[in-house]
Formats: sequence, C-alpha cells, structure tokens
Amino acid sequence: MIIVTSGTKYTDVDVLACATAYSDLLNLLNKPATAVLYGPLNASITKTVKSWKLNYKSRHSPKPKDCFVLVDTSNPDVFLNKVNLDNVIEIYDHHFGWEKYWSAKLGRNSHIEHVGACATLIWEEFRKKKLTNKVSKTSARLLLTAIVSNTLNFKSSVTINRDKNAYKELSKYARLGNNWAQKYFREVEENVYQNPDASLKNDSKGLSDIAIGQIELWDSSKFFSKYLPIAKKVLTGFGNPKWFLTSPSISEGVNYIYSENDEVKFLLSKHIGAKFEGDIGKTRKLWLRKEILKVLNL
Ligand SMILES: [Mn+2]
Repeated sequence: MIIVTSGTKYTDVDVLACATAYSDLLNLLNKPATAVLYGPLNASITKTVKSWKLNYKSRHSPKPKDCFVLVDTSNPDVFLNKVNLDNVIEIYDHHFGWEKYWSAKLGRNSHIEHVGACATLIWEEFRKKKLTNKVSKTSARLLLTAIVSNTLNFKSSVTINRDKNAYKELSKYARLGNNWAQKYFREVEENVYQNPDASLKNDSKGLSDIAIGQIELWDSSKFFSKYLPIAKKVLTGFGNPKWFLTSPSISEGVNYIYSENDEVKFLLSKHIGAKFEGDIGKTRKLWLRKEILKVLNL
C-alpha cells in the first residue's frame, strides 16, 4: 500500500487536496494508495469543502512494507514517527530548505518547485499521465480551491503562470462557478471570526526583533473596525514593544497594517510603502508576511 501524507501538526486545504488527488491518481494507475492525514483540519477547510465527498483516513498504523509519498511539506521533522523516511518513494512540495536532502535521497522522484500551490504540481502529474479527464469532481474541486487559497486568489506574488493554467484546466472539471473564490474566502473569514483569538495566535510570530501577527481575509476593513483590541492583546503578549499586525485584504489586493510603535511605522512606510493615518496603515499591493520579512531583513 502507498500512503500519501503530510505533516502531522495541521491539515490545510493544499495538503488535503494534494493527498487525496494524488492517491486518486495512483489508484487510476493501478497502484493501490490511500490518503492519510494526521493533523486536524484548519480554518482553510470550510463547511462547503467538508461537504464534498472527502476520501482520506485520519489514522493508520503503518505496516513495515508501506511506502510513502509526501506532499506540501519537506521538513523531515514534521512527520514525527508516522513516516519511515527510508520508505519514502516520492515527494511534492513548494517550500524551500530541504531540496538537497530529498534530491540526494530520491533523485528524480523529488519534486520541490517554486509554484504558488503544491496542488499545481499534482495537477501537472495528471497532465503528464494523460489522465486529466479521469479526475474526480471532488479532487478537481480540492485542487482548484487549494490554488485559490495558497495564491490568495492569484494576487500574491508567489503566483506563476503554471498555477493559472492549472486553475483554468481544473475549472472545467470542478464546476464551481465564477464566484467560488469569493464564496470560499468568505467562509474562511467566518471560521476566523468564530475564534479570532485562536486564529491570530495560530498565525503570529514572535521574532527576536519584532512580533508580527497576520490574518488573511477577503475584506480586512471589517476586522480592523472591530477586533484591534484582541490583536493588541495577542501581539503585546510576545513581550516586545515592537509589534505589528498585517492583514492581506484579498478582495482589495492591499494590506492593512496596525502598529502603535513609531519606529515600526517608519520601517513599514519606508520598505513596503504603507501609508499611515494614526496607527492604521495601508499598502498599495498585497504583501505576504514572508515578503515583508525579507524586505525588513528579518
Ligand atoms: Mn501549500
């Protein structure tokens, strides 16, 4: 049996899409496979996504003969004791840092590439095997949604044409309609508002120089009019006077920033062109946190 799996900490929509669609593809090729996802589902897996016919296991006791395919992550530490690294036969990922480790281990079966969503790599495998017209509706829907989610609806600069092409082809099989991206991000937003504290905590980083909170929303203006006290509480909790909240507002293609520290405001004005009125700033394009960290040299 081939187990298609990912990290054990949490399962996001890209992980879910890649694991289920790739195990479908292996089964189409007469290689018995199953998706196994140990981590709990996070806010990116919305109620509509859950209503599709999802086909994965959340538990599995690996047998010595099981082989593994890893998706959407490549750091060997995140598989805990669930994966025998010597029995890994293939990996697909779009994160950086472990390319050499995997290419030494797997050679051409290591597929770590700089695309917006790992789902794009999995769809390209359907294309290579000439099985695009055999994709299940659920797998097509999951892969398409993962691309929309990971690229922030194509507005993030990690997006490349390969993501757009995959999306275009998948939309024929997914049949989700033109408004799906908006509907999907609204649902993610509902999940965030049900538990803003936890959502913020799960997406904040206390670096030695600065604490940074991030919250990705379809329309951040609503969050900014209501939830700043919660954000302040979470971010001051890192014990550093230098903190800011960045919130990509996907529908507008800009970020809202919140900071009460003049030095931080100055840096963000200078490096990402944020225009501040009081403690609230706004950028002119959409910035991922990892891009902000890069320009700030953090
Ligand atoms: Mn991903």
